[in-house]
Amino acid sequence: MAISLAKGQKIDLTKSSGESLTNFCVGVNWGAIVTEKKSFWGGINKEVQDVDLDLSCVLTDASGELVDYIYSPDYNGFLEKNNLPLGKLSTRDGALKHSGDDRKGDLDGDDGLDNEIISVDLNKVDSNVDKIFFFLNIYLNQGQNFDFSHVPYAKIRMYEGTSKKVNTVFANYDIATNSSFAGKGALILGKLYRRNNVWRFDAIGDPTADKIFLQTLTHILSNYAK
Ligand SMILES: [Ca+2]
Ligand SMILES: [Ca+2]
Repeated sequence: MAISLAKGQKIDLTKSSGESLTNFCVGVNWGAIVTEKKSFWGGINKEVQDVDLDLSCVLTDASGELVDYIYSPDYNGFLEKNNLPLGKLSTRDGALKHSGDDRKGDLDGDDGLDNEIISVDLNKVDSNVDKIFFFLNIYLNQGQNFDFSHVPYAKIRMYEGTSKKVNTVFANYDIATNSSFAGKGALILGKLYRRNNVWRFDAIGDPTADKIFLQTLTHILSNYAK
């Protein structure tokens, strides 16, 4: 039975077999925005707006300093121009890998599959990494004409398998949209963290008003990582 996480809940990564969960995927599933409008003739017209969310992560040491990150290389033109670190889809230690960009969200209702996935091998994580934060941003160039209160659902889950195949789901965290998400373009989903050299997970679930992932990364470094 998968664990159903509530906001702020902290769990250790022990499977029902008693073994530790070390190789798993962190997947995020979300939907496009569907608006139903009554047509002039009385029927219902469905309008679908793509939702491009970007899943990223940032790794910090025990004092909260940046060690590594994963964020989309799609921004590299902008980052290069501004002398900022370029995007990449894996960590230097090879422990975390991103499945690649999904630009639409589920167009036809919840398909039960994750749209972006980061695979994790805790055995390969560099020894000075203490926390790994996962976060979601609405893609910068999407006009910012919606926020997280409009995105129909965003769910995070940890499961054993690959980016293409789910074997066993360890934990689900269903982040329901609510009015506190209005005006927010980013969500800090949760963090893996070491406690006495054992990895645990904390379901954070905080929305923030950041416009771009670099602001969320900075926000995490100053407010969550210390
Ligand atoms: Ca995306
Ligand atoms: Ca999906």
